[in-house]
Amino acid sequence: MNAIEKFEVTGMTCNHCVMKVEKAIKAIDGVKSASVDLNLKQAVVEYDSSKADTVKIVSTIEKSGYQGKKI
Ligand code: 9UX
Repeated sequence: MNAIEKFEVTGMTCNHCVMKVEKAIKAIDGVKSASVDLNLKQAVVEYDSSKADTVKIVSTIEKSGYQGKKI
C-alpha cells in the first residue's frame, strides 16, 4: 500500500544537511519520494508500506547524523 508520513527532523542547519537526509531516505527500498524542509524541520515521505516502514525511515535519519521522529 502507498503511505505518506511526516517526520520531525532536528539538527539540520544548512541546505546541505537537507540534501543528505533526502538522499538517505530516497535510498531506502520502497521509498517513492522524500521532501525535507529545513525551516519546518520536517520530512514528508511517500513509500510502499510493504517494503519500508516508519522505524526504518527514522533510523535512516538518525544514521545520517540527525534526530528523527514520526509526527
Ligand atoms: Mo551544512 Mo549540515 O555545512 O550536517 S551540511 S551544517
